[in-house]
Amino acid sequence: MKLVVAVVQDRDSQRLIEKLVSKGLRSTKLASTGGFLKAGNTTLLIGVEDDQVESALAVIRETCKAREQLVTPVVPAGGGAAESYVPYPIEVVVGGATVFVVDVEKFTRF
Ligand code: 2BA
Repeated sequence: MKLVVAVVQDRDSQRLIEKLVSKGLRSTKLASTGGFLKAGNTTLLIGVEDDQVESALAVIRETCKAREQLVTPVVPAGGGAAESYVPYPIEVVVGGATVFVVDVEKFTRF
């Protein structure tokens, strides 16, 4: 068995969960926050049999879209240069999904 951990954008998460359900795949949705943007995203835990991993990845691939996002860097705290620091927005491409596939040592449901 494998655990597919997928970090996706909030706006794709509901559609993704619905598609996983339609394929008979179970998932748990966690509210998460990206370390870089400090914005909300969604982490899905998807427990699957080994032969379902590709099916799960295909659903994620077709549902989650990469999008450009403008970010304004935070003005550095302290330091004399802060007054002259002009934070220009920069553009980052937030991926459709960041996915980890890990081996599950044991799985039980009671
Ligand atoms: P964030 O950490 O908020 O990152 C959002 C986007 O900002 C990233 O998109 C990337 O385009 C950019 N970015 C992140 N760190 C950067 C840096 N040090 N310098 C320049 N640009 C940077 P993605 O790479 O598609 O990541 C989307 C979200 O997936 C991340 O949100 C984070 O929550 C998660 N993630 C990505 N890589 C991860 C990893 N290795 N481990 C755990 N979570 C990860």
